[in-house]
Amino acid sequence: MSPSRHVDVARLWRRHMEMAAIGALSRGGVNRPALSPLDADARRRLVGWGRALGLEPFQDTMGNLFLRRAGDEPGAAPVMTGSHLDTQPTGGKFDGTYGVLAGLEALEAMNEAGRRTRRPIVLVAWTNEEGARFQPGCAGSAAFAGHAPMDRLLAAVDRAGVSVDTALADVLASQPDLPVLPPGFPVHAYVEAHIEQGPRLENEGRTVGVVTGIQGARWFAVEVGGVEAHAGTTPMAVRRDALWGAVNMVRALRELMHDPTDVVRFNVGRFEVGPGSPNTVPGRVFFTIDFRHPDAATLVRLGDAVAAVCRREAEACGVTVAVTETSNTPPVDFDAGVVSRIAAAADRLGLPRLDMPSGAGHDARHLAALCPTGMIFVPCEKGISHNEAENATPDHLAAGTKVLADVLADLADG
Ligand code: HGY
Ligand code: MN
Ligand code: MN
Repeated sequence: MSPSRHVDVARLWRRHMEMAAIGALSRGGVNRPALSPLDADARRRLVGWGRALGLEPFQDTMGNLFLRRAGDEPGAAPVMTGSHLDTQPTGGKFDGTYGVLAGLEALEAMNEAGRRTRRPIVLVAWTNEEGARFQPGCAGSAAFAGHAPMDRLLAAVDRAGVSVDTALADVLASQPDLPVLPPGFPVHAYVEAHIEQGPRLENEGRTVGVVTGIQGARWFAVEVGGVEAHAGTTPMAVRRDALWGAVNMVRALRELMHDPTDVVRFNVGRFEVGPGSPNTVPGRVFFTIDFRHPDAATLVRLGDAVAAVCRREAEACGVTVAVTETSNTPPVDFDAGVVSRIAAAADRLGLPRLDMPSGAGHDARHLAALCPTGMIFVPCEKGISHNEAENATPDHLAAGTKVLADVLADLADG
């Protein structure tokens, strides 16, 4: 019996609403920062649901949380599915959470279908996918895949100066009965379900996105140094105004990234001015850059020009600048075999599908280097995400979960 027949729309939706209550915001969104007490609450809730299904929970030293469904061959490399429970500060109910709860629902559907598999199946909630509190994002999956040194990831600090290492210790301690393993183990295949976070599926009237790959992304942190001075007495001609330097850098970077075909994605999401007094000339500015493109050569060409543009503008404004690249992930294509399995499952279920790349980044980008990997998208209302208004329908969430359940079961018998 196909597990998809046992996917329960109401149960899946109910769990989304329960999880959304953890970090709920006043306008319907969710703020559940990575490795916060709220993140720990969400993880405990997931472990409780998983244990009730007979799944065996464990963690790794990066805080990735795993729930294992036994297979007939315990030693076989598992099939894995999942996503993340951390959110943006003004995040939605579904970004990340859907992939975790769709995986849980798929496993429950397999239980109800009486479907055993040769391989174990592991559900994962990756640590710090968003990169909102700690940069870079996708830190848990990067550590699992060995794509970034653990000590660098653990040393990252948030605005309050709290390190990943410190926050992680509290989260691991919040479930002391769970074994903690070193990161990384062999994975046979990985499939992640996620809302599209864009409007294509909705605009084209499709229910399932068969994701072919993820565009590349390069993140930078920029620190601009000037000289604090009295705003009322210091002549403009002698100021070393860090804000003026930073503003000119952002303008010049926008010119560098100008793309009449509107494929380049460029964002300055964080811009902090110090000391932040109305009558002191700013002595320091910190800002972040998120630059993305589907073409590897363009990512190199434009990304490599960022530091030189900042230095040019710094010189013109008499300030200093330090540009640090905090992550650089090239475009990735998903495994053709997994992609075709997802497409075939959608077709069998009679779900209109669209083969499409992902503009958003996901943990699947790191898994793709380890094992055959694919993703399943479902529509979200008007393509809105990273916004409290993020919304999806119970039927769309269930449709993607049905595809996921059948694909996981088949992969786990492979
Ligand atoms: O930034 C991203 O693409 C993801 O939604 N965290
Ligand atoms: Mn996400
Ligand atoms: Mn996100």
